[in-house]
Amino acid sequence: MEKTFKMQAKSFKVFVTGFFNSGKSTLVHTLDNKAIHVEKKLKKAYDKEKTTTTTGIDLGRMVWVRPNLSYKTEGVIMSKTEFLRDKGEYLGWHVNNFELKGSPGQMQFSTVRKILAKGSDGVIFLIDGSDVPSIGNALVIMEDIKAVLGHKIPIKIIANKSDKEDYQGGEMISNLVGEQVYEGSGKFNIGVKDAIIAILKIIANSDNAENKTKLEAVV
Ligand SMILES: Nc1nc2c(ncn2[C@@H]2O[C@H](COP(=O)(O)OP(=O)(O)OP(=O)(O)O)[C@@H](O)[C@H]2O)c(=O)[nH]1
Ligand SMILES: [Mg+2]
Repeated sequence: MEKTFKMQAKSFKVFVTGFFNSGKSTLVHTLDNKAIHVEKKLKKAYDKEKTTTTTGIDLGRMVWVRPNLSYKTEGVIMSKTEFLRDKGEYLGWHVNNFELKGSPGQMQFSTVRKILAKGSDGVIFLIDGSDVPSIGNALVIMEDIKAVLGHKIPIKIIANKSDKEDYQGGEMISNLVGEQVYEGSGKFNIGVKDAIIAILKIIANSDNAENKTKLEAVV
């Protein structure tokens, strides 16, 4: 029999949010260079480098592939485009589609953000680790998102832009937000996949919680 993939029925929805300039669109684009971005040009570049701001959505199409469905298995994530190119390497593996849905970060787009958040299975929350004063606004957004998705929604926080010289460090940010954060750089693809896989594992395991209990009871 021809060996193929085990396509999982469930497609996961991961919401990427945070305050203005935290690096949401950059992260989605780094992971899927064919991602859709609905944005507008800024009248004047922000911080010299930033020329656009998201007014609508960032949408990346991704897959999570795992050699088995053990809750300990990390697997790997990649864009759907990369997967279709290299799929021969993953014959026999389990494949979940998932979307990375980025939101606008400006406070004035709060309604758009809340509408986009609806139906998400988990959240990647970005904080600009080189801009500590932005944490106040970030925490307001965090509360808004929890109000939409419920306080039990899986959230992983990334202290982003760890490559920058003026990065303040994950420890300081962990202390400010009251939980351990991931450190990374969306621009240079450092650390961010770990946070996303952690979210996917929580979602998948909560999805399978009932089945897993049954299996464990049999064993
Ligand atoms: N050095 C560094 N710069 C980054 C990183 N991620 C994003 N940037 C820069 O930070 C700026 C903001 O990035 P965006 O991806 O537009 O941020 P955003 O969160 O989508 O912004 P809004 O949509 O306006 O809320 C850009 O100039 C990026 O090049 C990173 O990991 N390291
Ligand atoms: Mg953006």
